[in-house]
Amino acid sequence: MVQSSSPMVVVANRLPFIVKKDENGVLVRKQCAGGLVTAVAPVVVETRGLWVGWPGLHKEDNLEYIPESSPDDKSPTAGLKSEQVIPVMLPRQLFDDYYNGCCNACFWPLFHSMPDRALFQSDKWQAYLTANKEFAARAVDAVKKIHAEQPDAVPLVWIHDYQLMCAANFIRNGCEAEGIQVKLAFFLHIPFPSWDMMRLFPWDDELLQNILGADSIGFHLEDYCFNFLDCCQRRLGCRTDRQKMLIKHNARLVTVHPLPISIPYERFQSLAQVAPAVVKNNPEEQILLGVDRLDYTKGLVHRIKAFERFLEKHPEQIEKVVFIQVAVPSRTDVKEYQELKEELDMEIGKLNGRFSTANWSPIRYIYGCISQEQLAAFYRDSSVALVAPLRDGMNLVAKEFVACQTKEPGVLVLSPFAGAGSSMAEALQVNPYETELYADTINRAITMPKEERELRMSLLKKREREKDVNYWLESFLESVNCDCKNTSGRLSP
Ligand code: ADQ
Repeated sequence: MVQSSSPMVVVANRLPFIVKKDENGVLVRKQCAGGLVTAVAPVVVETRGLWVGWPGLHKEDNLEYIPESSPDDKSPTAGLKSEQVIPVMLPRQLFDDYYNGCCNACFWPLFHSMPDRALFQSDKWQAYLTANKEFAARAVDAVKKIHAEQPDAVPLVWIHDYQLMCAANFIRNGCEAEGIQVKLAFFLHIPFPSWDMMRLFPWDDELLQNILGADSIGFHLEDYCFNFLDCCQRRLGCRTDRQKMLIKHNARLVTVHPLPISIPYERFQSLAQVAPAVVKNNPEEQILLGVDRLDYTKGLVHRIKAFERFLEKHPEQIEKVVFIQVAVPSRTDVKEYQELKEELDMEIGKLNGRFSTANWSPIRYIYGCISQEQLAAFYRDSSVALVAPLRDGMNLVAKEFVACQTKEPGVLVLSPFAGAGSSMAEALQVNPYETELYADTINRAITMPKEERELRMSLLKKREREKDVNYWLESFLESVNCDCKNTSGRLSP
């Protein structure tokens, strides 16, 4: 487990589990096992830190207490006691305006460079600020609690993602008012857009200044770091140093770090070693796999079109391949996501209607959440993974597929517009907008000789094994510690 000397306060939109009533009306924890939770929750436990976030309920729900984990709970959050969890409860309407109205209807498309989809509404932006203030107030409570128990410690507050871009500044002010010293770090899980995009946001100066409330800011890629530096320089007139990745703002130095996230590699590998086999129509059938949240950034419709073109060009593959698409329902109360689901249902239906035979359908479409074991089995038994988003901060699916390749080596087809594309060089690259080439790449992947597959996959595995999520966490902790030594320096003219 990764060590941190400071007690860690994680501030994220969600707690690492949601709280709900079971069939007997008793409050229980329901796990959300993402890579972030797996890596970060043990550090919070170990450092006697706290986790601040939304428990899945609203103020009107009158949450009386946070339940303890059940005795048979083996998840990474099992050791997190309820007193280590601070729930943020917002009125339902405020939460909806903040989360759906601003985070998902504005920041999500804008930061993925899809400005035509972004809605800029002043009242939603105000709700975002109010919600961020509320999260910040709870984070200050967390800091005070730690200070009371460990007065000599300097808590490390780690804020996550685009839902909380303004929290750092509010937390800084709150802690200053209490006279408590903290280290403030912020990590963005989605791309940081170029200045051309950012300037479309009507309140860009306020947003950038608030992000700069953190001492240390992390993005997946160097490119996103440069975009951020560029925005601060152009919009706020900050002095920046691209070599040292420093920004001077209000007499403070803020450091910026490329910190590419990864997965709990060992865990996925172990799951793949024991997961039961995926049932095929015949032993020779080759599986093409897609696993995504149902989101317009993931290029799902482009993928169906490319697969259709592949079947048109290669009728010899009919009945020999099957495309399994697993799509997790996401943001189902937002109109655009409902429309995307309808479009995808229609495209899949059309394609299946056109190519199905008496014994075979080209696409197996699973709309829902599946277990980690089932996911690992799909990854392991697939010949090809199609990971071709239109835009993606990193994309963990590409990495999970690689970790689960414990049998016959498969081929990863990856878009350069995913953050993962910049390091996973042995994947076959595909531009999802180029349907013809996409179809040819699918064919190349499905027919690739074993030797080439083995070589590509072994190199991919080596890198992902070494740079797993613990490596990411260590790099983050190192970057924060370095900052304490370096930011006393000056920015060169
Ligand atoms: P996401 O946009 O959610 O994450 P991604 O990185 O691919 O995208 O992570 C999806 C996760 O959901 C994976 O761990 C996957 O295993 C899981 N998952 C997908 N389908 C599932 C299903 N049907 N059932 C169960 N689990 C499923 C955001 C950013 C990404 C960035 C991550 C982490 O958009 O770019 O990589 O955060 O920083």
